This record gives sequence, structure tokens and C-alpha cells, in this order.
Amino acid sequence: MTKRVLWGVGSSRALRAHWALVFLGLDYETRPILTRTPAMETPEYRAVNPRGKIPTLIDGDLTLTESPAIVAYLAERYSTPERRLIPEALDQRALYFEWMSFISMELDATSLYVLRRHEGLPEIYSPAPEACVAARAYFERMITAATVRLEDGRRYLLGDDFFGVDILMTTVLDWAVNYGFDLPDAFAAYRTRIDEEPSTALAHRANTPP
Ligand SMILES: N[C@@H](CCC(=O)N[C@@H](CS)C(=O)NCC(=O)O)C(=O)O
Repeated sequence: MTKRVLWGVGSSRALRAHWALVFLGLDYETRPILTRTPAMETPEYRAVNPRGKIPTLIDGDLTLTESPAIVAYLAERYSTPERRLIPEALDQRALYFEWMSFISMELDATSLYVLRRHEGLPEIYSPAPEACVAARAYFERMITAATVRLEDGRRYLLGDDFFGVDILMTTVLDWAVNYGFDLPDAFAAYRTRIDEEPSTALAHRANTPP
């Protein structure tokens, strides 16, 4: 059997990888290292991920970082007719990758991660209050614009089926709520629906530090 190991627990990016693994019903071992702890600095982990970030997935001979890539890889490789995390139809897959890019770049990297760095970790990245005000306004604008896609009453981002992009979106929405954002109604209701997914609680349990 393929040896499958996931490094990292306790962060929103690690949660994405755990969630894909548990949704697909895959066996794996967890190395429960936490961000910004000495466990991230060990030679053993630096050999696995020289960038010193979590999560990192090892699946047989493949070592993979970047949580959206990990979710997409697991979805491509291990989806089955019963448990599918990425659509099969080309147009739907195009929309999957559009959501993946939008969530990773517009909601994560250029909005919430700016707040994480400059409000949450000013001693490392320096305070930048004006950039934080702009990042908050930008997140509000982007998430409000995205509600248009939910106007037809769909349950998930791509329709009636839960896919990997719903994992990514939920982690940024949770993160935004923790940072004091009031979500637009459509996304607050979407988040409630995701809470009803059986995999949600399993994923949070898998991502909880021991
Ligand atoms: N783009 C990466 C970001 C990974 C990342 O920044 N992970 C955080 C924890 S959520 C981390 O390891 N931070 C440690 C550091 O920046 O030194 C991904 O999506 O996996």
C-alpha cells in the first residue's frame, strides 16, 4: 500500500489537506507539527519541505506542498463515483480552477494573509495599518461580488455537489469570521450548509493537535 503522510495540523491550510483526505476515505499518517514552533525547523522537516511551511503531503514517491495543489491532486487521483472532489466535465473543471484561483489569490493571499502578516504578526512582517484597511475593504468587495454565483440557490460553489473548492472556500470564510468580518447572507448560509456535511467534523478532528 502507498505510504501516505501529511505533515501539519492546527492551521487553516493544513485543514484543507486533512479534509480532502478524510472526504476521500484515504488512510494516512499525520505528523502533527504546528506552525511557528521548533518542529517546523528540524532538519527532518526541512528535508521534506525546504520552505518550512505546512501542509506537506507525501504520497508514495510524490512530495507535494501548497494546500490548493494538494486538494486538487488528491481529488484528481482518488475521486471515485461515490466520493468525488473534482468535476469530470471540462466546463465544470474550468469553473473549479477559476474558484481555486480566486480563493487562493483574491481572498487568501491578497486579503486575509495581508491581515495575518501585518495585524497578526507585526513583529515579523512589520505593522502596516493602511495596507490592512485596504485588505479588509478588498476582501469585502471580493466576497460580496462572489455572492452572484450563489443567487440561483445552489447548495455549493459549483452546484449541487460538494467539491474541493468548497473545502478551500470554507477555510477562508472561517478565517474571515475569526478576523471579525460579517459575511454576506449568501455565504453565511453556505457556511451553515457546509457545517452539515459529515466530512466537516471529521476534518476538524483530523486537524486538531494531539
Ligand atoms: N500557500 C501555502 C501557504 C502555507 C502557509 O503559509 N502555511 C502556514 C500555516 S497556515 C505556515 O506554515 N506558516 C509558517 C511560516 O510562514 O513561517 C499553502 O496554501 O499551503
